[in-house]
Amino acid sequence: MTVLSVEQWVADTAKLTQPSDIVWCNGSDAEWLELTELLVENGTFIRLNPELRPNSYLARTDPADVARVEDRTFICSANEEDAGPTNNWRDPLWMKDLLRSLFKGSMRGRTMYVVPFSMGPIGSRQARFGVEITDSPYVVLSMHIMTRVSTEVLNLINAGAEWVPALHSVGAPLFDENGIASADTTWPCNVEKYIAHFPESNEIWSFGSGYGGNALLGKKCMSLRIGSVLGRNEGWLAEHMLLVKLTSPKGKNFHIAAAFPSACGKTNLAMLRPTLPGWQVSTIGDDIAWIAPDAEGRLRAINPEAGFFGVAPGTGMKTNPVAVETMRSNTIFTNVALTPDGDVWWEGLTDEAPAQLTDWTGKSWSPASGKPAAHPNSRFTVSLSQCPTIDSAWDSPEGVALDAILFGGRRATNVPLVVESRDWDHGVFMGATISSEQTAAAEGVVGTLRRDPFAMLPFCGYNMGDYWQHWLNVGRGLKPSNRPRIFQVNWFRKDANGKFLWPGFGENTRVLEWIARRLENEVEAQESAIGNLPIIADLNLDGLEITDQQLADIFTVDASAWSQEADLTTEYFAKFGAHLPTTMSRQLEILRKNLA
Ligand code: O2Y
Ligand code: MN
Repeated sequence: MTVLSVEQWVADTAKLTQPSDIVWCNGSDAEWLELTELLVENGTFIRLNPELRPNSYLARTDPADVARVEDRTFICSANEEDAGPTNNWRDPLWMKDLLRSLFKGSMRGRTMYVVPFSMGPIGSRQARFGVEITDSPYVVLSMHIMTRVSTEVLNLINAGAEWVPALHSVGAPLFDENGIASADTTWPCNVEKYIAHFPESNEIWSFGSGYGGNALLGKKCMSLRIGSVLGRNEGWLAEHMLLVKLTSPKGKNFHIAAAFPSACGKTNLAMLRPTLPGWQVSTIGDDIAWIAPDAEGRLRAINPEAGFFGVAPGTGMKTNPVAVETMRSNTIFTNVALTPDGDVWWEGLTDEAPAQLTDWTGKSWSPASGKPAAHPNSRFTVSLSQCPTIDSAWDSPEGVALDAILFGGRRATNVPLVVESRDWDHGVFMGATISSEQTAAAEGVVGTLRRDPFAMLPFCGYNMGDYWQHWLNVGRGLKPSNRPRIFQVNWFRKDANGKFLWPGFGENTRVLEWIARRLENEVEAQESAIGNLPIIADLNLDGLEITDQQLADIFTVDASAWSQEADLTTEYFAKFGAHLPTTMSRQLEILRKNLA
């Protein structure tokens, strides 16, 4: 519970960070105009050609500040065990001391912005409030898009609503303690970075980075790391999941939440254009879902965010036309390339690269340059409201009742295209064992499994074993017939020659159709050691070029390969010691028994 008043917190923070000015933000159009003009003037923003890309801007970051920094992200609980074996832990008192020394004077010469924001529609029982203090106007503008910034939030907090204090500084003061000036840059940041979370006081302190999830503190920091702790304490789930409504040709709606590790095409699935006639997918969210039991014993989900912070490379008319449409205007682009006529470009936007570009570092670029023009983690930040497939319920305070939950990884082997869990506990086991094979040396040993339980590895704010138990408990509290059914999917299985077996993208509708038919009890499934598989004849494969062999391969459950995987799971589960729910060990035993 936050006992401090916002005013007191702002005054204390100003005393510590010593800004030259304090601005209370309200999320208005006038504020947007003022700050975009400021950023164009100081060189942080390049205004894009208003005829090609109205009210849109390009920001180029410092080359050392281009992504989330997982190794600089900390969970600071009083007991190390409460952070668990998957998080970087620091003692909260030690961390606060260190951060206070870093924040001391860190805003000298800069303006301190106070940004009251809501995650989720204001008025929703599932929404939660935060206030971000930041010295980055880029962050303020991004928060305008990604969250609901409003004075109403401040009024509700002042009237007693709970809130999360989220303190951010790029860590680049313009004066030192003796008044000696340092030159400003277009992307101020600090080589030393700390993204610290205090789950016992629900605080966030972020120092040194102006980029994405490190700095837009409503996103991963509040909606997932602190959100997961709030969810555990209050009986709900904060999840790294997209949220869509699938509509059948008969007009029946199915609400689906899906967890995939980062960089597995979540935004593409959230904006899917079905290839099957009569089916429709509408978008509610592409990254985060907050899911809470309702009075009828169902799970209801909202997207706490108000915008997309999507990865640009690979997003084009062929792969994701909806995203391309969404960002036609009112968009902040970060680290993409600039065309000579003042528009943006990145690898995958078009089949052929333009002959001449300015790359993400500001240097002249041609296809002969031999390196990407856009940074691989370059981004578009744009409001959900601009998405042509946005669902009418995206902003609804009640959220949507979930029918199905999907867990996916990037697996070249073992995991079939789709498999249904036998029950809730088995579904939780599926979520707990999500993994992806490493595909690049930079990720680790190529071919080894990187575990990413519930796609929450970098985002769970407490002990992952306790988080699995929390999922089991939430399921037990639901009316059994109202529990969403849980499925595991894998678009990435390969044949012996390393070729993808499934075309993916819009064709994934065929998998969603089978899931919908299962939810309607229209089709049977066949039991296997790892769960319930489709009967091939029930899959709609009309017009799809896929051989019988490929279909057989994509659903093969190889008992010996799965036994080896079960051994790896035993090793993995051992890390959690007494925090491993007995239900998880029991599920692993059932798997072994089935395989035998
Ligand atoms: O937040 C970042 O810095 C980039 S990573 C990201 C951005 C949007 C949605 N998801 C992710 C992720 O890593 O899962
Ligand atoms: Mn994500």
